[in-house]
Amino acid sequence: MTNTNALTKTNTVLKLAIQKSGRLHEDSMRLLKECGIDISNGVNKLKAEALNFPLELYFLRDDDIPQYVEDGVADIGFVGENVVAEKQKNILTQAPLGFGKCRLSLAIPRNQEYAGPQDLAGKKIATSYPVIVAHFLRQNKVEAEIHEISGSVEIAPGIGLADVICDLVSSGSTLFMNGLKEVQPILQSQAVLVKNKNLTAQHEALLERLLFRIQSVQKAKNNKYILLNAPNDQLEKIIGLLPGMKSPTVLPLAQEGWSSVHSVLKENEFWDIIEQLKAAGAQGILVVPIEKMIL
Ligand code: PRT
Ligand code: ZN
Repeated sequence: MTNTNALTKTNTVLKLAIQKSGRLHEDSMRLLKECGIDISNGVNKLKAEALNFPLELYFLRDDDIPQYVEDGVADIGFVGENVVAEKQKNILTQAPLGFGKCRLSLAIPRNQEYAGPQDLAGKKIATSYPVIVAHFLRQNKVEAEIHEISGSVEIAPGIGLADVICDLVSSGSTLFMNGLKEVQPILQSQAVLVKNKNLTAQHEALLERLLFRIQSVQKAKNNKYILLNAPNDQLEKIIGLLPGMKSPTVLPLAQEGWSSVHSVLKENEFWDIIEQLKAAGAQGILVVPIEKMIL
């Protein structure tokens, strides 16, 4: 296949490890797609190639990704911070990816009380994260027994295997359905890009290109494009409400006395500003998603 991208004519290929299947798989693939990277074949194989970027994908269990990246079998990986913290490999965390958000929390039966880490003394804690839990106990100078189990941690108290659990939580419904309550978050997590510590200059250069694309996608997601009609006598006030990247674009409308104003708004300030714009006389407000944002 001929490749139109001159920069990809080098033989250097960046090897990226992502989760083969599970919670991070689809978001990892979607992020690559949003970065304009097309992947050749399905995920039933161990490996796949990008068609238009010098990238090779390795599909692995998430737990194995830090080790593969440390060993240099993969140059970089997309993996949860929880796994990075648990595995303690000699790798670097380069950038947050904005998906796979969750927290690692201690939880106890709903009818029990928890006043603080000291209440864990002498208790049996079931978890798949013994390293992180041990670190938390040491930090809080508490002695407790850690019982490592690999799955269905939430059933441990119900079957008398443990008094406390430490597991990942996102909506909280798994804890709720098992009669447990979250009492102490000990780690916030999301998917991150990790890299090997000894990448060559060529690999670093490819990684820079990939990171540039990832950041453009992320910025676009955090911003909205806004178009509105403003009466000219309110124009100054309306423009003053728009933070914009630079100054907003203002174009005259066919209808005399009115202008069209275009700008970019941050997702999190969006509703507040829309209300103020309406109050200031803005009409026909359109808010559209931005696909990429190159600054
Ligand atoms: O096969 P492989 O080893 O690759 O996958 P896995 O089964 O170990 O991992 P997987 O696919 O379950 O999760 C992969 C990663 O997704 C985790 O390492 C986290 O970084 C991230 N993540 C985000 C989560 C959750 N949210 C999450 N809610 N991982 C697991 N859960 C589980 C949690 O363990 C509990 O059982 O979901 C349940 C709780 O969810 P709520 O919504 O009921 O609170
Ligand atoms: Zn796993």
